[in-house]
Amino acid sequence: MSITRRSWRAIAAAAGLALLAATAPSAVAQTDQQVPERGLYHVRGADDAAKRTAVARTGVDVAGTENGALTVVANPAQAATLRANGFTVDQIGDFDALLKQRSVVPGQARSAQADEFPSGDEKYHTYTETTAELKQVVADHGDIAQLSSAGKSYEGRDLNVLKISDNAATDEDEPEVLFTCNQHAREHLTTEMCLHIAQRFTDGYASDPKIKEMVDGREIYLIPNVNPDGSEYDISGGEYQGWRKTRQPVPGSSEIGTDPNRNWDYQWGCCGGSSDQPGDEDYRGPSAFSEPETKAVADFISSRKFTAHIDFHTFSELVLWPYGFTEDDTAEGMTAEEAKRFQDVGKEMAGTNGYTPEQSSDLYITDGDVNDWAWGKHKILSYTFEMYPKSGGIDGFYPPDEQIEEQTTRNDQAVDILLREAG
Ligand code: 0X9
Ligand code: CA
Ligand code: CA
Ligand code: CA
Ligand code: ZN
Repeated sequence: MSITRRSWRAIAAAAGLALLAATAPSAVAQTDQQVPERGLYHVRGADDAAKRTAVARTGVDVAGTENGALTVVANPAQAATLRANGFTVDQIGDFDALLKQRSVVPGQARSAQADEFPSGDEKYHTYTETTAELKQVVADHGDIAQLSSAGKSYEGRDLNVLKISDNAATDEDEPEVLFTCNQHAREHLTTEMCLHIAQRFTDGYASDPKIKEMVDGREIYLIPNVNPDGSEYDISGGEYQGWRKTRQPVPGSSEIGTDPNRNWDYQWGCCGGSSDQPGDEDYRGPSAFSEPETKAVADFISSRKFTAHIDFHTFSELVLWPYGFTEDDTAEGMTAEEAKRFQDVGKEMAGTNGYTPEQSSDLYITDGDVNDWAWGKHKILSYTFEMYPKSGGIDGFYPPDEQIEEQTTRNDQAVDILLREAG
């Protein structure tokens, strides 16, 4: 792979060439304007799942839809391949330049605070702030909340697990429900979703009989940061990086990061729903569970008896259910009756938040995602929610922090339905 602007800057910075590091991007900006190393494109002609899967298979980063087109991030070779495959490909802009714009609030200096979101977005919780918030929840509600760790990320961060239930310190015989957030680094709104669930079920416990009933009758587990190295990297330098993957270097390659949601050990790499190219955004890793984060979370899940689960992502406003590896509604380990249950509960949840309900492969084929593993291996009623917004370009991953409350509260009823179904 060629030296990208990103790695050039990294090399210059590592060499202590601050001036070069600062000026390198603009020095190459002229040619980048034509064919950016990371360009944002609208792709037209991908109007069914098979064609969207074909688009994804070129290794591009499918972000969402906008004005009836797929929004993708692609390098020049990938853009050329898409055109050669008959898709209409319009360049919208330079992904890195757009990220830079999104990171700066007009009239405000860029965030100078270390380990914080760009200025104007500080209500989002960094990993450190998330951990502090979880500790505060336990300090305030020690009888119904308990904090533990599923293990460590590649860079050594704890994968925080918050349990909420009556007699939290005791493993009681109550249905267990799991919510996971932030598998993908830049999907920061999902971390806020997990924190919102934590606050709602603890702050509301004493005053709201409905909340009390749910907390007393279930063991609710939350993992707000499945990929903390990635989310911290995504806000490093006070600027959004547009990062999706983990941060573990790929052995035998100069690339960093694996798509955690292609790394789960069920039909891993089976069906053209992930990439074997380390530089691609949906790179599945050198082996299933090669990433310490997916391995630790999987071991944690296997150590318990979860019956229901939502993995939160952004964006597109979708409720998705397995399988992702096949377009068929039924397959080995998924009877017609089981598929119908996924559909019924999925549609009921979507009826409360206004999302679109569908089988995940109706979007595009994925293999090695968490839902396929959770259902295929453990028969957990496992959904993916793609949160706000419904459509967008790169800004879709970075809604202003003013959206946090509305977009997390929006899923309250859906969460309650999942808790009910866990019983
Ligand atoms: O591709 C993913 O991992 C998820 N979308 S995201 O834009 N957040 O990256 C969707 C996973 C759901 N599974 C399938 N679409 N098959
Ligand atoms: Ca704001
Ligand atoms: Ca903050
Ligand atoms: Ca309990
Ligand atoms: Zn995602």
